[in-house]
Amino acid sequence: MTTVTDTPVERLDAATRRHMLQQMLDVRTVEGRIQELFLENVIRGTTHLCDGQEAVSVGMARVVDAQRGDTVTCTYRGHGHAIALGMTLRTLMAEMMGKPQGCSKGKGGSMHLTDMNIGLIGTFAVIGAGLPITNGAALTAQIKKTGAVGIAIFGDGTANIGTFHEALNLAAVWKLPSIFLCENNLYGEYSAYGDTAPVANVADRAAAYNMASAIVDGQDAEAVYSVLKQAVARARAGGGPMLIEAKTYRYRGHSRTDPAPYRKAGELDAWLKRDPINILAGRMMNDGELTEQDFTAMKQRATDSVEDATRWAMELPDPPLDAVHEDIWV
Ligand SMILES: Cc1ncc(C[n+]2csc(CCOP(=O)(O)OP(=O)(O)O)c2C)c(N)n1
Ligand SMILES: [Mg+2]
Repeated sequence: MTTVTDTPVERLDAATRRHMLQQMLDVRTVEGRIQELFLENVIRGTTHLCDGQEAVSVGMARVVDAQRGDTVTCTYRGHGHAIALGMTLRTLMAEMMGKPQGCSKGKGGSMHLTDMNIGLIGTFAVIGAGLPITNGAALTAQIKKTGAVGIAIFGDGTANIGTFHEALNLAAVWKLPSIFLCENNLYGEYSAYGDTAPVANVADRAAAYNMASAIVDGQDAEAVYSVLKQAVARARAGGGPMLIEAKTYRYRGHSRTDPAPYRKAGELDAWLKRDPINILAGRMMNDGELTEQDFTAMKQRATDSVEDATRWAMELPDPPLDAVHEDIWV
């Protein structure tokens, strides 16, 4: 077993960093707006926001080559992943509001963002469901020798369920180019990681499948990128699957109605001090690539783009009633 826990963090060029920073700001801003729109009943159903976890999304997306056939599956906490992979804010907002211009014609909503063109082959509300599907995409790549990889993104709670273990086992036996990326945000639906898992790290589970693994600082976009870059290169070369655990934190509760009273006092404040946006911005400022004024302008750009997307989506007509009979199998 190879355990890579100390991959050197690669420093990306200024333009790439700026792009990642803007994407993180867009995600943070759109999540706030989505929460408001839920409270205003403009968006229905439920939603799971990813504030605090943005570095995982943007670090991951840098390694995905959709043209080559790389695929990503993720969970209901997937707005950040979709945006990082290239979904526009307008498309996202239209999907959230059930409009036909959404990525799934408004029929998927918050928990089912999908766009084959950006490699996002599915977002799943059933936890663990994306893992075997990623294996399927990875098996296709292996048989067709495309060199493509499949990335499955899931949470720490998901590492306790059967599909996780079955998917890792199969990927290891078949040496599939599957990358299992766990966002360990310390909580499942409402229970703390330590109360439901007997191992200190999700990555420790890889040993049971003789699988390579890594633990990465999920608040550092460049660290996430660096470890994924290694994993992808390894998988493309036939080296097989890998389990990567990104240590991160969700600032909000599990879903829109959860104020997260089960958290320890001071825990949120401690994580806010390691905010992924501030970590990258701070590094850019240290390296002379960003000024306070630039940073303010980037935040304003995020606010403007989110407002543009919101207004645009709100003004779109709703789909006709009989659209309910389209896009179904009989
Ligand atoms: C198969 C299945 N069982 C139970 C649930 C209910 N459920 C929804 S979210 C969740 C916890 C998931 O926690 P985690 O994997 O850590 O993801 P996070 O929400 O923290 O991103 C559970 C058990 C579900 N959606 N699917
Ligand atoms: Mg979790």
